Amino acid sequence: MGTALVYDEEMTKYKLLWVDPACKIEVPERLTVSYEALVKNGLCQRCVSIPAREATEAEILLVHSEEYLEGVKKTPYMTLEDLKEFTLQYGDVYFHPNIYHCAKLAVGSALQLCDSVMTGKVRNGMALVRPPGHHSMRSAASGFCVFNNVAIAARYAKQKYGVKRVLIVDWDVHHGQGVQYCFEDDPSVLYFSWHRYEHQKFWPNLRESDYDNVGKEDGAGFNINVPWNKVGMKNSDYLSVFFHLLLPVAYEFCPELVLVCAGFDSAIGDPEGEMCASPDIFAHLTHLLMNLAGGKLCAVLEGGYNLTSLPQSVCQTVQTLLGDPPTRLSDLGAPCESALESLQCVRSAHRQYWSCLRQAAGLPDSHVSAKRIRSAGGEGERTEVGEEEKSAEEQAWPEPPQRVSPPVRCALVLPGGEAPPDGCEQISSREELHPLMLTKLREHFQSELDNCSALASLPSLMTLVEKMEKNEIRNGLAVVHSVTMAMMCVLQHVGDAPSSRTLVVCVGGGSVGSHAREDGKTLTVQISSEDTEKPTGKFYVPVHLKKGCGDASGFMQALLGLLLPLGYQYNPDLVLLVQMPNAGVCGGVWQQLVGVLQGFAQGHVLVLMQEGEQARVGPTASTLLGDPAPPLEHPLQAPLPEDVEAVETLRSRLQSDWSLLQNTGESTASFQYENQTIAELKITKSVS
Ligand code: Q6P
Ligand code: ZN
Repeated sequence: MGTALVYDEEMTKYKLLWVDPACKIEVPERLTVSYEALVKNGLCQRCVSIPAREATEAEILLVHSEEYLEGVKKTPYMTLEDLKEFTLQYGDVYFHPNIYHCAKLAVGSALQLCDSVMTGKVRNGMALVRPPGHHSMRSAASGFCVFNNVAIAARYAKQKYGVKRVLIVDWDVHHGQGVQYCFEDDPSVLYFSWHRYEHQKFWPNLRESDYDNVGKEDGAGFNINVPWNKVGMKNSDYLSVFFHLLLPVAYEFCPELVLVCAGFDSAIGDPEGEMCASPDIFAHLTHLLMNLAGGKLCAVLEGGYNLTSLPQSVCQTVQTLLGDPPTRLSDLGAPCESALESLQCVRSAHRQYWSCLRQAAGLPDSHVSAKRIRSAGGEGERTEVGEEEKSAEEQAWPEPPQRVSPPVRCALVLPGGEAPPDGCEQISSREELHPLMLTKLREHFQSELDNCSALASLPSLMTLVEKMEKNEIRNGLAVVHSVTMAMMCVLQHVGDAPSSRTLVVCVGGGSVGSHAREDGKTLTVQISSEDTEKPTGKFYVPVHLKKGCGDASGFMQALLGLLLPLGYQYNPDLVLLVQMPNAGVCGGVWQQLVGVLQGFAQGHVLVLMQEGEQARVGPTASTLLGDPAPPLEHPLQAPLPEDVEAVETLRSRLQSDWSLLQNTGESTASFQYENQTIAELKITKSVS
């Protein structure tokens, strides 16, 4: 199951033929530099190359009107003067005698990609296309877009393959208003877009790009707009929106296909976006979407105008689709206040539609909070760029580090000569345990050590850990006599390195022993139904779910809203995932967990299971090998109110130590403010 790449050089063969400052950034080189970077990094060769084709008229008419199509159809025969005049009807777009041909290829490329993924020829893929699509409307071109490639692909997938739910993630820095208009009353297509907005001062300056546009009629709740009201958004701002909004909603929606409007003008250096997210953020955004819809993900290029950051971002995306582990994101700071305000507004506006956003008591209802933020924002908020400041394009950033996949993807330690599943390496070592380690074990596990098989798999486990440390093996799974004993061995060993950080995820109850140390070398998150008496500190986070890990939506709430932000901020170099005895975790969410955790620590995830509890070895190994986790059942039951409350209490208690847990603006405390007070605040602000 590979990754498709759809590309045709023909789509570089049109350009702006006159002077127009608004359009001069949309150049053919956008495509050539992206493709060449894929070749140079050996990624192109690893993809399944799929030819582009022209879309048929019937396909274009899935979204566009006949009148519009007839109009565009004439452009190849127009004189320069006619082309200019035709162009004038629309905003920020240009026509060229060859653009109709390219626009048909762009749509056709998206459909070819869709076909390859839906028929199972490949798992996922990317289409490098020009012209882009997300601004184009039923009867209008806009923002460099002629036909709406992704919107057509969504309708096509529904019609041809009977796909019931499509998620469109638009991470381009502009609002894809064309996609929004196309699906705003359609609950079968969930459209998510974040976009530079600056309280409507940024193109396309639409009132309907704001967070309170949630969709219409049956489609209410299925249109999610995240307006960025300031420039300079960073990795942590983007990730926060994924953790606290997009991912929970996406899992609740349970798409059968994910389409990405993959614009890279949201990356650093882009003259349009003026954002500060690094190109490797797209590896993580991609990875976080890859376990939805059974892995069926099609990314279609939209914007991206910095000819350095664009190809870097494209490579990050494709390399992740190919299964290589994302690089670690270090020094993720706190999300900025403006981003948190936007996040809070969107969450409030959508609270009535998504059970994952329905929080514990004490939070404002959507009406009040929306009103408050709306009036608190307003004019004068726009960030002024000082003259001495560098323009977006002059900004410098380091080239993303090389991503090397270890030669072995997954290795297993199994008891008693069991054969490993296909594709996994088996490790069995005859070496002795280090004497110091043995002494340590004797101290803690005296009685268990009387059982002679207790230590049997530990030497192999240590070999596995060492090979993971040397990056010879990416991840692994060990079935051991006692998971707590094995956990101690591993932590003892890796803790010897000076600045090691291990994220320990314990699923299920029981004591995690003395491993939950407070020196920062481990961060332990334990998800279970048991209310342990253990004192909780910064580095030990017990998550108590009423039904434990058997409740899919409660578990997902903890995974997305707590574990992911904690893990990203902690930035481990190893993840130790422990299935505690009698964990009672249901298979679906376990695999999601295994899949998602591979975004940390360059994919170095080590799973521990106890002998006799190894029913899940097969599915776990498959996910460790890179197979997408199967989709969760639809509809997902609403989480238990107690669980929502438990997660929320923990989140708000920990958010001062771990800022990626924040999901509301600082001014949340002032919810009781009357409009009067806000007006006063505003006056004070503008006077000072
Ligand atoms: C932005 C037009 C230009 C103003 C010049 C899929 C890709 C896109 C198009 C942006 C058009 N304004 N300073 O379209 O969203 O990147
Ligand atoms: Zn854009």
